[in-house]
Amino acid sequence: MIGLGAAGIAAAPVLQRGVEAVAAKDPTGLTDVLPAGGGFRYYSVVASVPRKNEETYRLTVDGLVENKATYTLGEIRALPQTRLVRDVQCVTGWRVPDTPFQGVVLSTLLDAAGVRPEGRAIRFECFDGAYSESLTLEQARRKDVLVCHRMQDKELGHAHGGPVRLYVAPMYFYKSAKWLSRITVTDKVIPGYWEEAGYDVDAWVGRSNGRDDEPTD
Ligand SMILES: Nc1nc2c(c(=O)[nH]1)N[C@H]1C(S)=C(S)[C@@H](COP(=O)(O)O)O[C@H]1N2
Ligand SMILES: [Mo]
Repeated sequence: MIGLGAAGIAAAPVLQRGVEAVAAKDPTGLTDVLPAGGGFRYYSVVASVPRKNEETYRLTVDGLVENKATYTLGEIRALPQTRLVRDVQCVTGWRVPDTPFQGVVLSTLLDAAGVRPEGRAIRFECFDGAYSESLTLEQARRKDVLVCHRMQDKELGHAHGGPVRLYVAPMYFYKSAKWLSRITVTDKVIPGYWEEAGYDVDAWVGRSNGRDDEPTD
């Protein structure tokens, strides 16, 4: 008997090659600019991403909320800050241990907006114009899900998704949308960019994308 689990494992390498192909293309050449030995790989699904700074960056919180909000970078910095030191784990296998991330706990922004009773999930959009992500409301309210403007105790650079990216510590790094521009409360999960391509929506490290499958016989 070959269970569904085995099928999941068999499918995983194909998906991984999909993400690696994006990295290999490296249309921006930024891979060479990133600090050597940092362990990170640069990922973007588009060839070029506009740069946003202190003056031009805005983050919108909207959808099924009582009060829509728009934040500047200064306003995000002025909110209560959380610093987490966790491992970064890409679904393709590379990992960067003990990486500091700093910013605002996502639930703080959700509470400020006031999620309406019919709100069930969050959709994240990016100013690259292409990438998207999702979380259930329950996942989004975890204390280890941050809207970050600092990484490795430095301001978040453009290549890593600055000025502001999401950091979903317990999940594979594809959940951590770079160049975050919009947080929308929705009534159901809308699968994100890689999830449309077959990656798991619930991307728990070590327990998703074929890693948690057991033969069923
Ligand atoms: N906007 C956007 N966010 C993204 C991605 C992307 O292509 N575009 N790639 C994801 C994936 S698969 C990974 S592993 C990390 C890579 O982050 P890094 O470029 O800072 O190493 O960003 C995630 N967030
Ligand atoms: Mo990734």
